Amino acid sequence: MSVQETLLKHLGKGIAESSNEELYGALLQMVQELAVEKEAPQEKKKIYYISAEFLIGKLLSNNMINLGIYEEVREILASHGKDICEIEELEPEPSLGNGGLGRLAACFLDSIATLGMCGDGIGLNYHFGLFKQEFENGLQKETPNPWIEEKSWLIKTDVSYPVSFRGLTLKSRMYDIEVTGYENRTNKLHLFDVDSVDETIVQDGISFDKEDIAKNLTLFLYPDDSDDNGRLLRIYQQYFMVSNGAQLILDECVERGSNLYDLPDYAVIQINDTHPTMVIPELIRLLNARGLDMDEAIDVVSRTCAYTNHTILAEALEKWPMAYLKKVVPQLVPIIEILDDKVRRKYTVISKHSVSRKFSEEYSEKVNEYSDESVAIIDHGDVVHMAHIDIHYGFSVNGVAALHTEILKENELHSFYRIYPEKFNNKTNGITFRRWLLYCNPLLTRLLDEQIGTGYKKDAKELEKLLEFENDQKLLASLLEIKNENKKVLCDYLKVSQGIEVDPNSIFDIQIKRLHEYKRQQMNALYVIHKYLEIKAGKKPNTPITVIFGAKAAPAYVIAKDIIHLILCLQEIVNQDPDVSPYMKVVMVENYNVSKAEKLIPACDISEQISLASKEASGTGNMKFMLNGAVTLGTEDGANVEIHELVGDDNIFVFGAESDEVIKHYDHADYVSRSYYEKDPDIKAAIDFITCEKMLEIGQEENLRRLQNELLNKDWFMTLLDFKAYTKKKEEALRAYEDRTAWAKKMLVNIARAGYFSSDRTIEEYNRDIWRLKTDAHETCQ
Ligand code: 26Q
Repeated sequence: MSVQETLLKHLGKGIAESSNEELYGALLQMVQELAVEKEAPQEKKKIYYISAEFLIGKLLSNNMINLGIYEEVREILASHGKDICEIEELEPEPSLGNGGLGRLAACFLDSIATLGMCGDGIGLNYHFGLFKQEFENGLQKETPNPWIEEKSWLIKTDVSYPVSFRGLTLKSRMYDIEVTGYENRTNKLHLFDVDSVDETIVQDGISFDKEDIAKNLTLFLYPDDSDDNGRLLRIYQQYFMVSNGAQLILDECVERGSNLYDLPDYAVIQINDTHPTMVIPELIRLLNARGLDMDEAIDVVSRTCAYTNHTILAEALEKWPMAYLKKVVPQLVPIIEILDDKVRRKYTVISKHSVSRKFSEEYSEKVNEYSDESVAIIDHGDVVHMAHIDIHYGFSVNGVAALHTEILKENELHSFYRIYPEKFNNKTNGITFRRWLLYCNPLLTRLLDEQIGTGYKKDAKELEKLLEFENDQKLLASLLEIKNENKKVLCDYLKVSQGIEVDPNSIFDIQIKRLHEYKRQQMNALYVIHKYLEIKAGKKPNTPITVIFGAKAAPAYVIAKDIIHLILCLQEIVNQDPDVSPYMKVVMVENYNVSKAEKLIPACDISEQISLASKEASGTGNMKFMLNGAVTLGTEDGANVEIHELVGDDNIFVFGAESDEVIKHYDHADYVSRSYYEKDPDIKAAIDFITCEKMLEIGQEENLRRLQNELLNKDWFMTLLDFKAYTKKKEEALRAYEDRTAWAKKMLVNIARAGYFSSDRTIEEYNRDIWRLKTDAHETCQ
């Protein structure tokens, strides 16, 4: 049946006569049907990617691209007077992730299927996902973000497992979302839920009864871990996810022929940060129940699980009080104690429970060399260090960018690296080019197709073919033209969605990511103030600049919310000031999410990647911008370091203290932000402005004073240390933009060198070094 016939079958009437809603429903069903046809046989060994977050974004168009029918459908619809873009707008975005880590998991599922690997995702079916952000009186307000409709991507299955908590057993329900690779097989994302969840208990924004587990378990995705009264619920969620996952994995492996002693030949489990760490003791418990003794179970699990670390912020490393675990999952406690005991016998001098040193001969040497309480699983305060479980009882530990992995080895996880150097490896993050180029930037995609052929869609390194055309004036002009078109589209969208008018001929400078002090949106905001004061004083830029922000703050993260308030106040002051607004505009995009990113990234000139060096594990937005021809203004942090190496000094604007210097400041505790304020008049003027009369007129004094005070007296992420270097580099970038041909060359080099950041490359490396699935010579199960 042709695509048109299939569509008509689901529609039950003519295309021209159908509403966009009806077309959306029919397309969804059609895509699901085609996806099922691409389900491939299960192979002997399978990768299970367990993650508390899968920030998949809208699926309709992406799935159609991967199924190879997007263009055809677009044309069929157009020939009947229907606009595919309007239909796309009807799809609610599943925001089942906070940011980078969740989006990475989604890109990985796409690449796993695209490379033809047998592998599924395992997670939770949050009914509301991440909150929706609204601005009210210059402040962030959170409301629920429902995404599950009558017609949705979720396929209800018969799979169900009992999951026991202390005093409560719940029966789960598994829902599947089909994940079709680009011109390849369909895998699955398994999302677990409970039938008893009750959406009506949510009241007054996003608050709800935290104690009624049967009703609230999968209502929301956790926006952070700073919300204390919710921490028990977080443990409930995590255990629910991993217990279901573990039961599913064991059942599937047995079905494929495993006798459980050979589990590592049938499954590899990638643990996405520590959120799924309890899968380790849970698998041990289940294997134990299925006949393996404790040592056998521990050995099997240790050869099956691999761990990815996504952060070096100490405060973000998960540590659960033993008391919490006893309250929620008492069945895991004795297992965790055994895991801790084994580690202590080997690697720490004094065991928690005894003062005697009773080590076996075999380990005495290691003990002297490595003895270190810091590698214990349960510390003296009776707190369980989740990452330590992963590192001792997994076979691989990876960071997500070269610099990040080095810092893990040399600093944060150094004691572990000394014990297990062979476990540590780097896997620099990547992004799926299907969504972040083919879908979001059709104009650039078409140009690339014409210029270098379509091979880059399967082998991203082929983008380097573009380098041959570095001096091709026509191509350079086309790149500029496409950027301009994309900027116009974004202008229209900003006008309609937020009523803000922006000049498409201005320089689009964009910082979109979660709001966090270490990402330093506050430094960008201080630049806006600095520039505002300059323009007021008569120093007008040649080309106007539009500074665009998009960011959600965790609801309990006070300073992050103050920074949003600052930006919203600046938006008002700058845009309303007739002396300034012709030269500079500020836009804070409301409810930044994947769909907004898809509109913003293709329109960007300058990509702001300004985290304090050593703090951003990788970043993936930086890669998306580069691929779409933006030039990075950034610190030597995360994957920026690798972008710098790939494009060379001339095609990136790098500034600021490097990680060694930053780490020294922390070690010596010698950074004093106020001294920068006192000795530099520009810094002083920008900081003072935060609480000037004009600001207090429109803003909230409490918020603004608190933020100013934080920057002056704490500034934990060293904004003032880098502010001067930042403004200087930004001015350099703005000047460079004036030479349009030279700028177009920078764009070209960035696009051409972005191939390395395809998540296909990342996944090939995971497979080569960690998963070891057979991809061509297929080994199927009996
Ligand atoms: C932890 C405990 C309780 C509740 C919530 C959490 C929690 C939730 C989300 C902790 C961390 C996260 C998200 C982390 C994250 O997105 N990290 C980012 O991962 C990206 C992919 O590797 C990197 O590119 C980014 O540098 C990193 O910040």
